[in-house]
Amino acid sequence: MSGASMQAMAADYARDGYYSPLRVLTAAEAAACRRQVEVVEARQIETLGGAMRHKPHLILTCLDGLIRNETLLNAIEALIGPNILCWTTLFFTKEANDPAFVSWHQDSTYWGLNTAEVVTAWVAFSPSTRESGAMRVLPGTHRAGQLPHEETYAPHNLLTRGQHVRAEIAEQDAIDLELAPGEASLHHVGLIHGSGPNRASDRRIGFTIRYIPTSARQLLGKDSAVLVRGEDAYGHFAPEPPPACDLEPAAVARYLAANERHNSILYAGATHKGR
Ligand SMILES: O=C(O)CCC(=O)C(=O)O
Repeated sequence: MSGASMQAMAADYARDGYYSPLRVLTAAEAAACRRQVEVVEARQIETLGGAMRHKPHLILTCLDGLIRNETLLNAIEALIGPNILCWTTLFFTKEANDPAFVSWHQDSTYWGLNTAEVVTAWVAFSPSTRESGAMRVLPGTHRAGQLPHEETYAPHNLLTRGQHVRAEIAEQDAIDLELAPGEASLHHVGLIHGSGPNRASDRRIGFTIRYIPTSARQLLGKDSAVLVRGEDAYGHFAPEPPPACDLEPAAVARYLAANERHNSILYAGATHKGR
């Protein structure tokens, strides 16, 4: 992206709370990454936790590469500055013809971060369309500030507590962020978004990467992150090293410990544990 396009992208993001689409991988690279992930999924390694829960970039080299993707980081730098941490990653996978959905919510609700300078990159590993349950956003809602949420723990809801924002939802204003494999969307931590079920015959696989500036603080406990660009002059997050190879035993041990820490943050104060 040229300097001028980058400025236009940042202006769109500031106004709407999202930007889409951004091509970050070729279709072939996205397919290779998908294969690598699905090989590991097929092994159903119990200790990894359901669907390789949080931070799978700590154990799979293709995902470690993706969080450091040059095109992605150039865009993120234009939004939150040059010193960037990858706080966490998570797959949002809906199987073919799957009732799984994501209720309307703001990411900021349970993350414990002291800043709104948090950007999610949602990278498509398979076609994300209206039919397959693409992510939907309500433009401009990131400017409303933090809204209350109701915890539903509804079956098929992919969110940790099945949380739903308590606000009037203008469905007619929602935008479907349709993406081809290898394309990404970017969204603000306060933007109201969600998605419907997958009615297509392929899986809908979205890999989310949450980026924060190194100045961010975690208010709910000890936390860790990967420095992906620039310098960390703050040290608020313990550093997370990359895996030397896929499922490297030492990396798996670090991943499991990081998941435990991460869960204690995401479920702080929860009546029970959802997904
Ligand atoms: O994948 C989806 O449909 C929703 C993703 C999401 O809620 C998020 O990235 O925060």
